[in-house]
Amino acid sequence: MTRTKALSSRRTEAREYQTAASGIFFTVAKVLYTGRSRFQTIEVIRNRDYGRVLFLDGLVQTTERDEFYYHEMLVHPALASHPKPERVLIIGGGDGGALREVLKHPVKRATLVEIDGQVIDACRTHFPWLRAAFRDPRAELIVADGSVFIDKTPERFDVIIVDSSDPVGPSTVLHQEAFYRKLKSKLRPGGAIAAQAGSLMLHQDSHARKSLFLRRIFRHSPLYLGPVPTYPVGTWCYNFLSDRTDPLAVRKLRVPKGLKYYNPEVHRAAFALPNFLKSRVGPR
Ligand code: AG3
Repeated sequence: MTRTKALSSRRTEAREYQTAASGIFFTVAKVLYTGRSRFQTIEVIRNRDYGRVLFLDGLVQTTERDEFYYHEMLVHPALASHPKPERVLIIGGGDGGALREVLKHPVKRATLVEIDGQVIDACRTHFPWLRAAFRDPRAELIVADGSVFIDKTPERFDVIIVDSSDPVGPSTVLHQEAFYRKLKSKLRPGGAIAAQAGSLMLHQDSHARKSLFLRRIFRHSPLYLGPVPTYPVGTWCYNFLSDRTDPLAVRKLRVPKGLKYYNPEVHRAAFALPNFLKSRVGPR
């Protein structure tokens, strides 16, 4: 891609994210929490259809009713593809949903690094699943900037999950090439990364930009899809990144019991992309 094209695609990507021109509405049965941290505004409300809903800077992050779609699809494709995931790192994910899913695997330790302690506190109070995940003795919680943590940690991980918010505000660095290069250096041999990547339809410039650099860093970097009813357009994208593992060539997926959405058929189907996206991100 030429420099001008790259710049213009960064500009349209910023527009994709910064000026939401559509959305889903929630009536508020009750306001449960409103706060302003150093990083963002935090709101938790109750809605009749979706139960508790968490917003950061006005964007839906998770709802009680549909969080399982997102958290299962963010976590299980990478964890189930790994032969022995012992050490897992989660960047972001202060609500604890990704942590809860990781702990369904026989991991030795799961470390969650969230930048905003106030998000954790609000979710601990209003989203009961966080409490359960953090009671698990294998869980370790660190309040820190994920990209700074990655610079400093001497540890290596079998799987890294990036449960970021959109590339505006505190999460911007978590969507950049330099960050993924550093993440790769913190993987154990055979490791894999899964990262939330944005809306299927609204964030196509972002998918195009990231797939260009991700394919330079990782041997396998497919996007995969899953529904999330309360996220923009209802279908969400995730990056699967690994030098060793092609997620479609794994002979035995290690799937925990009792999941609501993910299974081996869903795993295979999730990597099938529509033509309009394939043409933006190139061949697998
Ligand atoms: N992570 C945020 C996904 C992005 C939501 N974006 C949006 N609604 N525009 C979710 C945190 C849940 N653990």
